[in-house]
Amino acid sequence: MTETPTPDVDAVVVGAGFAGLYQLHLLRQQGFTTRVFETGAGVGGTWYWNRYPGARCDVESIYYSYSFSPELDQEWTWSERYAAQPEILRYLQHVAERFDLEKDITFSTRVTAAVWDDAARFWQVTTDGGETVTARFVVMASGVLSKAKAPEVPGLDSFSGRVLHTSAWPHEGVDLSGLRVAVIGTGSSGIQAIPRIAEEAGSLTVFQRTPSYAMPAWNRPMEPDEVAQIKSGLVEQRAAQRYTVAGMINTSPEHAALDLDPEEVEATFQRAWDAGGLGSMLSTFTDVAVNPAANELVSDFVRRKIAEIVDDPETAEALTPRAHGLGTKRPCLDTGFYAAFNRPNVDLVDLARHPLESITPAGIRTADGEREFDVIVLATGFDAVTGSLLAVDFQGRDGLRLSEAWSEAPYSLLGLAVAGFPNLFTITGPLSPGILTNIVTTIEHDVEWVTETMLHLREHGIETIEATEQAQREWAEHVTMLSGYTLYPTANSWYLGANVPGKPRVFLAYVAGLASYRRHVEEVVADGYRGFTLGERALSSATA
Ligand code: NA7
Repeated sequence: MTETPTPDVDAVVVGAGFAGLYQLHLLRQQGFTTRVFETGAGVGGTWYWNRYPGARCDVESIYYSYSFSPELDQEWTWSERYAAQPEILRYLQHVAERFDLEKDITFSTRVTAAVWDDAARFWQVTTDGGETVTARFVVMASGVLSKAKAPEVPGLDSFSGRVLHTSAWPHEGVDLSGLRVAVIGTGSSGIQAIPRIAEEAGSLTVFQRTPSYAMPAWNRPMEPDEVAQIKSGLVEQRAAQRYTVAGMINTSPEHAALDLDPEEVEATFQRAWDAGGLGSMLSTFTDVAVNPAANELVSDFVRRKIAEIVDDPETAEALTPRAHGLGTKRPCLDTGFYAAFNRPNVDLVDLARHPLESITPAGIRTADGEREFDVIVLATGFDAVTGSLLAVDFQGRDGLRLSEAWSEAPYSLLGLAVAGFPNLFTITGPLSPGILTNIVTTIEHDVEWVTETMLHLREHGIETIEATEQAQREWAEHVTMLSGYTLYPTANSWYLGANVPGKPRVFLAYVAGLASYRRHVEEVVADGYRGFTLGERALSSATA
């Protein structure tokens, strides 16, 4: 191998949220020179930006936190079952301080482009601050839900009041008291924000395109005894968590709903409802996520709960999902969402009956007329998984752009690497299990894999690694085939890219779970990085 020039750093990491912070920590620990660029003015990623009222994680905090450091686990105590955004941000700030990470992070700086130099075998990374840094590796730790999506409706700029997006909530907070507020969107963010906004606003009008299923959170403070007990078992829990289906410990269902009598099924659903949690209802029986008839049973249970909570039958019906089954779109967690519609100051506009036509200077026009507002809150979600990756103008080998490589589908080997883009790693990228799991645990896997891979290359004097086109095509076929055994493809969800007009409709996640994904990746490595080309140009499919 010919001698190549030395890059400025071994790695550039994009993003300083859960993924970027841990990536920096591990790379530095292994002696890799690393620069992190972060758009925000501080650490936190998702938890830096999403400061809307009611924002909190909907995976229990005892799982939704790093598992890599027993000392960190012992010294940090979560105050609630599901921590709110300020507490999660404080945790990430604590991690940054504890591991002295900030000195290698450049804040308020966006990476705009990265060009692969095939002769030098490194990336030339450009920022919006005008800086260019060369790096042997680029690690995208830019988040799966970080590129915000506005509603595709004309006139947004004409609105004379204030427009806010849940994912870019002003840091100083917003005083909504007495104001006429509209919320567009009833996914996880809208469902968390609506009850809190309802308490503060003069009036709240919710514009709903598709009703969601929301399970009760039953959020509560953590009791000291409970904390002590959890901490005493954390080392074992953390090890076990890494080899679970969803990155958290759930009891696996044993029976199929369709094999049991209806009373037993109903009692099991009720116990799950009383326990609460995102996956509670879907973990009741083996068939509820895969068999349409079983899914109808669990979906119907939640529909009946909505009818019990919401007083007005017409509003309850509008809030009831009928066109898709529970779990086919991302379920939500309810802390007062359904009950908010019993308040006299809260109204629902069902966009399925009265479609959104335009935003006007005074408010929002739907097919049944115009309503006037002081503030419009967009809870309209994200260009998920691929959005933040495509936001960087990547040019790989021979000038190949990522947008061209993904024009038909977001190809990726294991969610970690893309053919044509040597030495680029994507944490929880497309076709990884990330978005269907407790993402922190999958992030940790990916970050550790990237670090071990870079160590392997360094130990063997290898400068490049690249996915082969054939291997990534086979992985994409495998992922699509697995999702076809589930009910996921039956709904128009962000899992499928269906929320963004023109986005390729491809199921973006590996559905067989984190444990089986980990074992697969371990086999790939043990087999000499099967599907990757190390140290030389990958053969294109035409010549493979
Ligand atoms: P989601 O879950 O994508 O929800 C966005 C919501 O906004 C959803 O109800 C959408 O309706 C609605 N939406 C989007 N575009 C429009 C337009 N043009 N008109 C009307 N309504 C619209 O995003 P969230 O931020 O709530 O949650 C994202 C993830 O964060 C969540 O899944 C968790 O993983 C955490 P639709 O369903 O598309 O008809």
